[in-house]
Parts: sequence; C-alpha cells; structure tokens
Amino acid sequence: MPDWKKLIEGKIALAKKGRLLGNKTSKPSENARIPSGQKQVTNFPVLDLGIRPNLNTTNWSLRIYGLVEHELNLKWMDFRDLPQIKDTSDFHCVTRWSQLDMDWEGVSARELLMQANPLPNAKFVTLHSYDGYTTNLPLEALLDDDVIIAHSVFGKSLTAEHGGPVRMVVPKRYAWKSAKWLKSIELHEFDRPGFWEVRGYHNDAFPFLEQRFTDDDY
Ligand SMILES: Nc1nc2c(c(=O)[nH]1)N[C@H]1C(S)=C(S)[C@@H](COP(=O)(O)O)O[C@H]1N2
Ligand SMILES: [Mo]
Repeated sequence: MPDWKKLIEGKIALAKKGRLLGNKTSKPSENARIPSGQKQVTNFPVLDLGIRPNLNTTNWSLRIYGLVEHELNLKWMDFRDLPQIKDTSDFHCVTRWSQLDMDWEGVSARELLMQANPLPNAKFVTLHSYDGYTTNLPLEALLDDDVIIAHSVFGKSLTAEHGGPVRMVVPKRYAWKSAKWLKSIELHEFDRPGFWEVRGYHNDAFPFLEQRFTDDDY
C-alpha cells in the first residue's frame, strides 16, 4: 500500500505552492485560452496517486450503473464497436499546467449514457477508477460534446501512465475530474464528493473561475 497521507500532503502542497508564483503564470488577458494562474506546457505531464493498475484490453471492462434503466457492462470489443469520435480540447491541471489542443479519440460520454438511459432522478455521477480513485460531477457535465471516454491521444493509444486503456476527459473542468483507468460510471440522485473533493479540492473545478480549493470561494 502506498503512503496515502504523504502522497496527499505532497500533492496539496504542490498545488498550493502555485499561489506564490504570482506573475510567472499567465493572466487571462495574455491568452484567453490559458486560465489565470496556469502555465502552458507541451510535454503532457503525468499526475496521479502513483498507483498503476495492471490493465490491458483483456482484463479491462467498463460498467455504467446506478440510476439507469439499462446497466451496461462493456468489454474492450464492445467499447470499440461503439461510434468513435475525435475532439480537440485543452487540459488544465490544478498544479498549474495547461496543455492546449489535445487530440482525443474515443466514445462520446453522452452517447454511452444515452444507451444506459438515466432515470429521471439521476443527477450526479461518480467516476470510479481501477487505482481506487474517484471523482464526482453533475450528470449534465458529462453531456457536453467535448466529454470523451478516450482510448487515444495524439493518434496513439493511451499509455498506462496516462490512464490507458481508457480514461475520461472532461475539458471544461480541472484535470482531476478526468479519471484515468476508468472502471465505472455510477449515477446517483445526490452528489457524492470524490477522492480530492473530500480533501478540500473544489467541487465544481472550473479553471476559468480558478475553483481550485473549497476555500478559494469567498
Ligand atoms: N484514476 C486516476 N485518475 C486521475 C488521477 C489519479 O490519481 N487517478 N489524477 C488526476 C489528476 S490530479 C490529473 S491532473 C490528471 C492527470 O492526467 P495525466 O497524468 O494524464 O496528465 O489525471 C486525473 N485523473
Ligand atoms: Mo491534477
């Protein structure tokens, strides 16, 4: 087992340290695509808890369950048989880096959710990952055109470090909402804060509003 306490303290310290960067990070006026407090990168850094689940296209599966009419259990081939889309979007990590024009490919989250057919009282989701990570979103946030359950980026299969075989990509929110090694999507009536959200990260996480931590809201 990893030393959770140390991992978590380290990550929070890293994210908060950025507050002292001041004018080293861009202001929105310089480039409307880079949110305030972020620095542009092009090397797609790796950020996670340091647990690499042992996954491949044979042992991976994806479940959509909870408040749905049709629970879905997809193996790799089922997933690849779904309509595939491409979308280019920007990726903003709360530890102060942003990478623009990420070319994702995969299945539209909306398409998959529509197949499951959410019940009228389904309002929130928990994304569950194979490393034990979770994150929460309003169901409606997954219905945007740019939300992809991705298997590829920049024309190549996702590497294990970036969440392969399949990860969620939610471009309009800070990247901690983009669960790597996606295992399941659970639909609920009431919101359930995920791994970072119970540790002080902002529930909504909009980069252009700089919603980094709960205590940023005053
Ligand atoms: N399963 C899982 N997904 C995760 C994380 C994680 O620790 N576990 N970290 C999140 C965070 S904080 C960020 S910034 C992005 C980073 O994605 P990347 O490593 O592909 O850049 O993944 C997010 N998704
Ligand atoms: Mo992050």
